[in-house]
Amino acid sequence: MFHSEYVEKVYRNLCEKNAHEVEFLQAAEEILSSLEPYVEKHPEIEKEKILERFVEPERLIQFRVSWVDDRGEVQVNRGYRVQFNSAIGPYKGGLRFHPTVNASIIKFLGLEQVLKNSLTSLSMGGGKGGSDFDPKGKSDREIMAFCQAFMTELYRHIGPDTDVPAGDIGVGGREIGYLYGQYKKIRNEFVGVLTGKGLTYGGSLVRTEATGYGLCYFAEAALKQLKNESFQGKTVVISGSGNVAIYACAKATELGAKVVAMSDSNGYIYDAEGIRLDVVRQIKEVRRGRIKEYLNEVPQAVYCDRSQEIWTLPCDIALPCATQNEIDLDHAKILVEHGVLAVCEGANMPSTLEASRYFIEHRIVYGPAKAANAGGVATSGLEMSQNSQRCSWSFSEVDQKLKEIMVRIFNNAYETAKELGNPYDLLTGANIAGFEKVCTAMLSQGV
Ligand code: NDP
Ligand code: 2IT
Repeated sequence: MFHSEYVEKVYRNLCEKNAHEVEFLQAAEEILSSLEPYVEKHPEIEKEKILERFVEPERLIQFRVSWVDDRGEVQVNRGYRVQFNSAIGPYKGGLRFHPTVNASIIKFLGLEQVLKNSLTSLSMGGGKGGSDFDPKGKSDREIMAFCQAFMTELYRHIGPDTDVPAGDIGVGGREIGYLYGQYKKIRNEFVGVLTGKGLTYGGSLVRTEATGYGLCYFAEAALKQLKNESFQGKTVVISGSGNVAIYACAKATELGAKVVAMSDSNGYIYDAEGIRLDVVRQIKEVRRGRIKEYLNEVPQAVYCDRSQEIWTLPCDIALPCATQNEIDLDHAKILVEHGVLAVCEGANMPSTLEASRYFIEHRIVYGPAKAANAGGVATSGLEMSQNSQRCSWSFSEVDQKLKEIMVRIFNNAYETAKELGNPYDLLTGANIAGFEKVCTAMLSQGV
């Protein structure tokens, strides 16, 4: 599995210490194995124990969140924040509210975030947080009560120059608003301590669209460079129907593709005519309903109640935008058999390690999450800049900057991959390109 004894030793120790953290170990294995060529050329990494430090979070905070539901009953959830690495900037990364959240999930996301944020070329370290709170079926008042209780614990650990959270699964504009309001009440400070804020109180234009748009900008650049292809006339399948999926669908359509399927955790819809995004947005953004309701508006569409089978649909471009490990080796084989050109990841770690290696081996345009979905956090970085300058840029200014950042991220990963001998191995390219800056900063800053 590993060529270098040193890297293997680091991974083995990590397994011993975190035996039950499957997702964290998966992310660490992927990253460590791809860093080997770089580590072998830089003996100072072993000498200064950089990898041992790199895989150990600077801080992992766990806290109790108790709040009162609409029946007047006390509910208790667990909150987390991992402050993973601050070598190149304040901790930065989203908050996830989902019943599956645990320390392993938060740590895998935090580790990924360190390299992703480095790739954006902005000054942001890596962090991540969240709770096992399940927003599904909760009233607005319950969401507000939970967010206020969550922030009452979190506020002491964050700050505009310390750690700046944002959204992720289950945390969108509504939740960021309640979290921000509570921070302000406690601290009596109007500062850029969260990103993804509403436009009336310091948010940035394009932040809502940024991850999905950025994903398509990345995919477009990669398709052009590696296959001399584009979105024009292509059939696209997108998993999920949340923030990332919706704006990926909008941009892919604008670039001339036809999106034929989208999903949620209950199932997927297939519409051969092309997904009507206005219908999806009404269901998901306005009513917070289920994707199955699409059939009420578009009866010719088909619904399947096994969401992962979305990957058995033939397509030219696959954009996984739901969650981790949604594409396994069997799905990867089916996608390749169906002639998929590109698989670019909007979600974090949506492909298992075996699936991503299969895509790379078969010369698929494979855009690994930390590169392909970095547009969200990059635009968060732009929101932070606007907040500290007390200014706001126009939609087209931010969109232009986002586009430039995504093209630069692709070029950086591609050039690094090419130098190592395989231009399709953007996974190794992205990991090494992201690590280089963090490693150099860590070496300069001592232990
Ligand atoms: P949302 O909460 O807006 O949407 C999540 C979507 O994924 C929903 O359709 C949801 O379905 C589906 N989903 C969630 N969990 C599962 C599951 N276990 N199985 C199947 N489907 C699931 O989140 P986002 O769109 O913001 O996030 C989607 C992905 O993108 C995540 O991996 C996130 O980490 C990543 N990401 C998000 C960024 C952002 O800026 N928001 C930036 C970079 C990456 P359901 O409603 O049924 O739960
Ligand atoms: O995974 C991610 O990059 C995010 N959820 C966005 C983080 C951010 O700080 O904007």
